[in-house]
Amino acid sequence: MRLRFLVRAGALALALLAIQAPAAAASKPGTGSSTGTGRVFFPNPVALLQNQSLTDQNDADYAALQPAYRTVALTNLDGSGYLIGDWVNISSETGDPAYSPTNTFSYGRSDDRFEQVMAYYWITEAQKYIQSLGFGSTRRPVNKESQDVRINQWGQDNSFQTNHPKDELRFGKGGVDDAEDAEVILHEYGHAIQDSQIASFGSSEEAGAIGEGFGDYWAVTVTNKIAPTPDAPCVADWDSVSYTSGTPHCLRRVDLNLHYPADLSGEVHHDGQIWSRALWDIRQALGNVKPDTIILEAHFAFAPDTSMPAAAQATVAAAQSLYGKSAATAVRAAFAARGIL
Ligand SMILES: [Ca+2]
Ligand SMILES: [Ca+2]
Ligand SMILES: [Ca+2]
Ligand SMILES: [Zn+2]
Repeated sequence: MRLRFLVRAGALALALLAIQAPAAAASKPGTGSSTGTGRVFFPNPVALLQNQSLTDQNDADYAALQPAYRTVALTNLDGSGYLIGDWVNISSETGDPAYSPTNTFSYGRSDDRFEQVMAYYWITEAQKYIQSLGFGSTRRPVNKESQDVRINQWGQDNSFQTNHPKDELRFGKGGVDDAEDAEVILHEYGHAIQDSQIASFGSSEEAGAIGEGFGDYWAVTVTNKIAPTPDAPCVADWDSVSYTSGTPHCLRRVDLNLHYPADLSGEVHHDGQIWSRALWDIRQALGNVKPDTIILEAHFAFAPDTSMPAAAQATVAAAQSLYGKSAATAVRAAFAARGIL
């Protein structure tokens, strides 16, 4: 599938849920350290290298991709030598679980352990960013737990978040392996964020669209905080080379000129681009810290079946209470420009 579905307790997903023991070879010594290093894409090769001609080449680690790697610090590890830590718990059905007695996780993309490192790094950094905004200390926590992540072969080209039977993100391997693109990882983590804040979120079409739009926005705001690239509003520049012919390659964008309700199509990923554009405009107006604090704080007030106007009103109210009138005015203007308010 070329869209990223939010799957909730689907019978199909249950049937396909592989029973797989997580990495736990008791005979291997731990590191006793919470820090290490990892080799990752930052956030993905197309965005970093500004090269629209890069292709998957069946997971080959070819020469033109080499400048896309970065060595980064890994934090919050549990000291077991596996990619398990305070904010992420990685398991994999494709290849060995990454293990290092020195917490050194350096792989190329042809090695399935590379995607494990990607998911560990980007989700840990996302949760650290959330906490840097005060969530979990001065504000309510937002998904402040070790997020279960599974790298697997599910589907042709899809990744998704589930609540049942367990709260887990799963990354498939169709086309470019999904977890080779930080923005795919962060989009799915966006669903986990909202589900931690709003019980049963997404029970109306517009709420589902808000979920997809927030996921896209979250991917963009986090990557452009940590690893900024020139075409910031393009989501999943690398994963999408497998299924987009035009350039730039983007799964979706957060800067499209779509309007509510005229451009609602009933397809949540498309319709989410109305919402994500409003969030993007707020970020353009106010930087990243205030908007991301406002946006996350507002979620706590969303109804599971919210409409876009109701969610927008809640977001304006959060801006007013956190930062006062000028911030609220900027937030209202962004939703008004989409026709939502
Ligand atoms: Ca790969
Ligand atoms: Ca893919
Ligand atoms: Ca991007
Ligand atoms: Zn999604």
